[in-house]
Amino acid sequence: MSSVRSRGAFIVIEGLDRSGKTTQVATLQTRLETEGIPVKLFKFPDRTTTIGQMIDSYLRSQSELDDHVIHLLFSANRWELAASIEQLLAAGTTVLCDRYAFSGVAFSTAKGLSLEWCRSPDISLPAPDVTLFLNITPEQARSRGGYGEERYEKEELQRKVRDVFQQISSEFTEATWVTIDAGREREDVAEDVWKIVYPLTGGLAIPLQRLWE
Ligand code: FDM
Repeated sequence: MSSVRSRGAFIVIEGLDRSGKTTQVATLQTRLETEGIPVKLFKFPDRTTTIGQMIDSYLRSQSELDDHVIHLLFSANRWELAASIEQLLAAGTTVLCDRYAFSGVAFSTAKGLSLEWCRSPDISLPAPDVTLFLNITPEQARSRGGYGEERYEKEELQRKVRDVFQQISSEFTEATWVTIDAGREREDVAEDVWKIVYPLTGGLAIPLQRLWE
């Protein structure tokens, strides 16, 4: 009888700008490490690769690229790390990902590209076991001190991004896409994140799924 070997969980954290995503991801990573759970964090875009450097230059408005081109570069940046993610999961490591294909679709669709077109280059990437979406209202975002300097850090675009994230989430089950109210105290948000993630860290016996297949 064939059996699926236990593997690590693939956990994606997405969130709106100013949702405290970076802090929550760091807190989660530290807590997992403290518990002795093998964990590896990826962050997309990964600006360290050759493709990542092109993305970085674009985001800091040091270069101009057609909307389709930058979308494909973001996707290629995930594909170049997909094999590493799969290997880690197979070895039993919990993989955390700060942003993933959902940011890819949300931002490019918000800029005016079609959602279906945006989704296609990311089809077949490793699918997360759960996506945690850190949600805040535009008003909360504003009260947290406004946006930064990079290309996409503008209120109108962020509103559109929020709508596309909502559209994307409607295709997932409640178990695979969890929206967390990130407008609360940092500790309360971290506790909700932990309650969802910790039970997944004991090893999963289900095969890794492919995104949007
Ligand atoms: N972003 C991020 C995209 O437009 N597409 C993508 O595929 C990804 C992963 O890049 F505004 C956007 C989201 C954000 C910007 O992200 C840089 P960080 O998290 O601020 O580095």
